[in-house]
Amino acid sequence: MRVLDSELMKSYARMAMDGFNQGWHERNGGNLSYRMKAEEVEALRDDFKEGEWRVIGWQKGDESAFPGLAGEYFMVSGSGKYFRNIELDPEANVCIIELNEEGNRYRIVWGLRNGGMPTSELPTHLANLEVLKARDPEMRVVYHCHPGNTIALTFVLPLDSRVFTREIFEMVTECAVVFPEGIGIVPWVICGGRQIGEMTAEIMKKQDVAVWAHHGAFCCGKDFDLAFGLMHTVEKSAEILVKVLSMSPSKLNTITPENFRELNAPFSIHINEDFLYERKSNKIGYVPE
Ligand code: 2HA
Ligand code: ZN
Repeated sequence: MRVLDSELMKSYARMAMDGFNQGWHERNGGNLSYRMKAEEVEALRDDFKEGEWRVIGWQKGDESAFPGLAGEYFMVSGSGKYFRNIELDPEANVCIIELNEEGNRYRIVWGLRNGGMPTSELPTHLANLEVLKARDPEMRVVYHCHPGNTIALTFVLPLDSRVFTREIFEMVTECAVVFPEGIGIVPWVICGGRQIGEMTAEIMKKQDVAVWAHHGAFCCGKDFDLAFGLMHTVEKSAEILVKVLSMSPSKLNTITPENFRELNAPFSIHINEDFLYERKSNKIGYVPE
């Protein structure tokens, strides 16, 4: 089967367009990777070519290895490519890469028809996908985007996972159900480098969302619906918080820790108690003692 005719390619392109339509992908902002299932690789193999093996590194001269992903195939967005163009011409903007048996070289087996490289965040995506696969072999999608409300909050909320998560949780009941382990926060660190990649992967060992201060967010999922839905849920809650903050620095009414605990049994979840601290004030951004 041709990659262009596959359900995988259609779902990937749809997610890219959905993200663009949300306003999360100005210019070449954002990147998306998907760890392919063995049956997807087999079904598309006839359409593959053999590119040259290349090192994987965060910086020039740097060589990194992701042994946990050895021999796997990934669909990834191209460096400098615009999400806006993915659905229109997937073959020019996306590629499929294969990792070698040591997990330290990759080659392009499909796509980037007019040349180019996988996303500048490739090592960061692979570091995250490796951690996620170890956590749950069904985890396949890593998504990076620039959602405006979530980014705006990184200027006014403490860059503390507990506080940031709690404020997001309180805006929409659904949040604590969808990501009961909360949001991890990476302070401003230069993007595209090893430090930010490793900090994000550390968060992904336990949490499904990492916010990069003054830049954007990373999230993961077992499929495109779950990864997109997760980002959409976080950003919706962030939008409500921006609206509330524009009216008042504090809340008259809110969801209490006891209310959150009531969700655990009916939704078969366990909301991490780290986020359910008592608040001495309803001021937005309150830091527990
Ligand atoms: O290139 O968003 O962080 C796209 C980015 C890098
Ligand atoms: Zn970015």
